[in-house]
Amino acid sequence: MSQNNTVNLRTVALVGHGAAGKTTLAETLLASAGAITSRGSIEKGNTVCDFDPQEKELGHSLNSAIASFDWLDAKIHLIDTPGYPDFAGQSIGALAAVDTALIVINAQTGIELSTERMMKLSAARNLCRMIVINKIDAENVDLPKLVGEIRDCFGRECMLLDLPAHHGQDVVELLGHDSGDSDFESVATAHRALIDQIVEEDEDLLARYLDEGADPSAEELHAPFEKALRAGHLIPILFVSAKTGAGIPQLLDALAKLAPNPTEGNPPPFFKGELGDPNSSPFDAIPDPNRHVLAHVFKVVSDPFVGKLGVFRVHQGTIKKETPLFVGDAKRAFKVGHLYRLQGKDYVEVEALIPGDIGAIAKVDEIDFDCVLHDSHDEDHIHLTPLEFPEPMQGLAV
Ligand SMILES: Nc1nc2c(ncn2[C@@H]2O[C@H](COP(=O)(O)OP(=O)(O)OP(=O)(O)O)[C@@H](O)[C@H]2O)c(=O)[nH]1
Ligand SMILES: [Mg+2]
Repeated sequence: MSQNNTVNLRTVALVGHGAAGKTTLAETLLASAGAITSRGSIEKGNTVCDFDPQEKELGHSLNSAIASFDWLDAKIHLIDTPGYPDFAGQSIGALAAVDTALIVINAQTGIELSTERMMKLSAARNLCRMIVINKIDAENVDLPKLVGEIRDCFGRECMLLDLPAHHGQDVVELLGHDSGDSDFESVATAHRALIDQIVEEDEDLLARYLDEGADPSAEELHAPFEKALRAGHLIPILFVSAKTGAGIPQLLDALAKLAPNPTEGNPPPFFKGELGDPNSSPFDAIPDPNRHVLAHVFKVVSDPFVGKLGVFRVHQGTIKKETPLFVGDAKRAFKVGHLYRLQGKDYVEVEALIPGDIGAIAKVDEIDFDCVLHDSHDEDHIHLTPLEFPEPMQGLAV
């Protein structure tokens, strides 16, 4: 199947505390899916997402970075974000561009400041959330204790989607398996708890399940799974080691088969009118490539070679090279010219971008952070409800 349909797209932000392993995880996902031929590392300073010389020198991310890969019939757009609180603005901005927040937790250090903050902010943004516990290969990790802490902190909706097995060298997926080895908890019990939680979303399915006692098929579980994710009734927990690759095929499958496509995610909170105006009204962007264009700029970069670059998520319509676009309420349109997808530091020129795509346009001075791009005056005065950004801890005059 072609990956160039909106239903085949997934948009995922990797968020969480510093050193949780987000950039390494992005690298491992890209390599395992065949998007890059060899896997770089933080230590060698050659990852796709930490490409800035300062990031290489410091060994952690300073900016959000975008990269995509194909898995099964899905094209997955990843945004790797920095975890240290000083750079929270970059991670918060990325939440406006995705349907799924993948909250990465370091198995060695557990729940940290940015874990809690990103769990809260992604819930406030109404995103589907998944928790990934990384570094299961490391020494001195207590995974059952960490799962208990996650549930105490974020609720019983945090449910196991897989379990580590063979001393963390592997994981066993729980939707499709009700028996097998695991390092802790029973596969049968965790499987049953997961299925019970999902079927509760669909009365007919629940009645049949209780009547027949047999597990519903993967197809039957798909819609109630998405419903549970959207409502926050289910926050799946997955285990991985970005270093050894344990749990990576299962995570790739979960992203392709279970993470919402743009028609399944919660709609982004657009409104028509001005911020604070009581007469403004909600606006539903429909992820249909044949409608008027609506795209939201969630990041602006000053590139020494290409100049000012607006990075956006398409929410409605199709942007082509020749599309005239308006920025916000501007009277005059600009011609797109070159249209890009980003792969770390590389700009990949493309002909068109559809709802669910993340792309970039260069050299348009009027493009600012948080602006809306559109191709018809019908969509003048449309804005995305902003998330609260943290107050600067220190003032600095430039
Ligand atoms: N043992 C082990 N180490 C890992 C794993 N994943 C990442 N690391 C190491 O953890 C450190 C931090 O990894 P990063 O990928 O930079 O973490 P990050 O979440 O991107 O950090 P920020 O960009 O600061 O938010 C590096 O030294 C990685 O090599 C893992 O699965 N196992
Ligand atoms: Mg990083």
